[in-house]
Amino acid sequence: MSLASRRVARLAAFSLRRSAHASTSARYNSVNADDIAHFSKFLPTSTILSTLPPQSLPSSELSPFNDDWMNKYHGQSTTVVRPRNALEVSEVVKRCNERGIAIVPQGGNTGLVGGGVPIKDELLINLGNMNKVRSFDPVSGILVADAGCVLESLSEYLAPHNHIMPLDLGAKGSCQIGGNVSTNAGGLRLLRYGSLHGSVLGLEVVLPDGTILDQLSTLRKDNTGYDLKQLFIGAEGTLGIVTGVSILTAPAPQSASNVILALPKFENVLPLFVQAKRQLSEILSAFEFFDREVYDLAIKHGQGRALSEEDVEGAECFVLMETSGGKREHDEEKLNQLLETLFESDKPLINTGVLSQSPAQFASMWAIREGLTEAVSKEGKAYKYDISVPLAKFKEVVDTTREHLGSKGLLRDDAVKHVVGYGHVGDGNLHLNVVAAAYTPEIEAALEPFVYELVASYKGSVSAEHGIGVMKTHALHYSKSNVSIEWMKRIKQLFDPKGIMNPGKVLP
Ligand code: FAD
Ligand code: 2HG
Ligand code: ZN
Repeated sequence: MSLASRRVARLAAFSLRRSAHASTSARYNSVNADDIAHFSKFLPTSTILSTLPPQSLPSSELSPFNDDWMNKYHGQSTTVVRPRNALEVSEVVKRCNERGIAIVPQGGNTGLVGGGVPIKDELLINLGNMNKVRSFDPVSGILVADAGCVLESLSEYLAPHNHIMPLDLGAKGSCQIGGNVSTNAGGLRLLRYGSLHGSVLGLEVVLPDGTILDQLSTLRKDNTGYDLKQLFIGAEGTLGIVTGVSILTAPAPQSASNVILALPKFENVLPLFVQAKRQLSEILSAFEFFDREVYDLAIKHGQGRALSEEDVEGAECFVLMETSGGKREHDEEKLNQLLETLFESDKPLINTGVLSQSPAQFASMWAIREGLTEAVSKEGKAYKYDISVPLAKFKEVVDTTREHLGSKGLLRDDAVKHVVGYGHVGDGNLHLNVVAAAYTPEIEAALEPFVYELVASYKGSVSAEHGIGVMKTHALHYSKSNVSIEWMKRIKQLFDPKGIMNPGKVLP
C-alpha cells in the first residue's frame, strides 16, 4: 500500500470512529426525571445515583463509573443504577427498551479497551450489588454465583472448600465474574484450566428486551442444540446483561511452587518453554514472560520485591514459571531436575533462577508479574496492544514498534518513554505496552494502524484476551473476515434490534 493510500485508509478509519460516536447520541434518548421516577418504583433510592433531580449529585460522584481504569475513556452518563437481582435488571432494561435509552453494563470497570464506560450519556447498569454465591457443590466443583461477585471474593469463598477459580488475573480484587465472562478474560491460569468457553457451564442473561434467559445449567454435558451461552462469553455486554454464572471450579492443588528465571536473550524463551513442558508436563501451570524494561518499572513502582543485583545482571528478560500438583515431593523433584538440566547444560538458556522458598516469597514473585499493569500506569499513559502472534515474534514486535516510533522522532521523555512487552507465553499472547507522557493524537497516529498491520502480517489477533471495546472496533477487520463481521452484525440485530445494548462497542 502506498503512503498516500495508507493515509486515506487511516483517515477513513478515523472518520468512521467519529461517525460511530456521533450516531450514538443521535439515535438514543437520554435518561430523564420520569425515568428516574420509574426506576424508583422498584429500586431503593440508594441504588440509583444520578446528577438529575431529585438527587442532583455532582458529576464527580459518577466519575468512578464514567472514567475507565486507565483514565483514557470518559463517559458522560447522568445515571448509574445498581440493581440487586435479575428481576430488577429486567425491569430497568424493559424501560430502556421502550424508551430507546442506550445501556452500558458494567462490572468492576477494570476493562482495558473502554468497553465498560459510556461513549455519551448511556444509562450505566452496574452489577456490583449482585454479589451473592447462589450454590456450590463440593463434589462436582460447580459454583453458581451472581454476576457481580468480585473474582477474589469467589476465590476466598472456595478456599475452605479446597477449590480454586479456573481463572486468575491482576485485577482480581475489583473485576467481577460477570465482567470476566463478558470479556472472556484469559489471565494467568489459562495454560492449566483453559478458557471460559470451556469452564463456564451456564449463564443467566437479561436480554435487550428485558426477557430473562435462564441457561444457568449445572450440567457438564448438555448437547441439546445450539449452545447459546457461548454467544455471551466475550460479547462485552453487546447482546445482553449477564446476571448469573455457573462455572466449573478446580480442586486446589496440594503443592505449588514458582521460580523466576533470568534469561540472557529473548531467543532462549522458546527452547526454555519446550524444555519446561517436556520435563514438567502435567505440573506446569503458568509460563509468563516479561522484558527487562518492564521488570525495572515494576520494581521502581513497588510491585513485589526486587531480585538481587546478581540475579538480574545481564538479563534481557524473565520468565515466571509456576508448578502445581498433587504431591510436594514429586513436584519438587521434577522442578529441581529441570533446574539442574538448565544449569548444567553446555549452552545454558538461563543466567540464574530464583526459586520461591516460602508462601510469602511465592506471593511476592507473582506480585511482580501481576503488578506490571499497575507499574506501567504509574509510569505514564499506556497504549495497550493485547495481541496474539507467533511466540518467536514477540521480541520482533516490540523492537519493530520501538524503531518505528524512533523513526517518527517520538522516543522522547515528553512523548514515548518506554516500549515494553510482557505476557502469557503459554497462550501465545503478548502485551505490547507503549508508555507515553500523555495520550496524544500524534502518538496514536504513529501506532495505528501500524501495530494492527504488523499483527495482521503475522496472521495474529488484534485482541487476544481484553476484547474489542471501543478501542478496536475499527481494527476488527484485521482479525475477522468480512463474512464473520457480517454474521456478527446479524446476531447483534437478532438479539438487539434497537441497538440499545452497549452501542459503539465491538462492532464497527
Ligand atoms: P468491566 O471493565 O466493568 O467491563 C468489561 C466489559 O464487559 C464491558 O464491555 C462491559 O460492558 C461488559 N460487562 C461487564 N459486566 C457485564 C455483565 N454482567 N453483563 C454483560 N456485560 C458486562 N484481562 C485478561 O483477560 N487477562 C488478564 O490477565 C488481565 N489482567 C488485568 C490486570 C489489571 C491490573 C487490569 C486493570 C485489567 C486486567 N485485565 C485482564 C482486563 C480486565 O480486568 C478483564 O477484562 C476483566 O475481565 C474485566 O472485568 P470487569 O468486571 O472489570 O468488567
Ligand atoms: C496481564 O496479563 C493483563 O497482566 C494486562 O492482561 C496486560 O497491562 C496489560 O497490557
Ligand atoms: Zn494478560
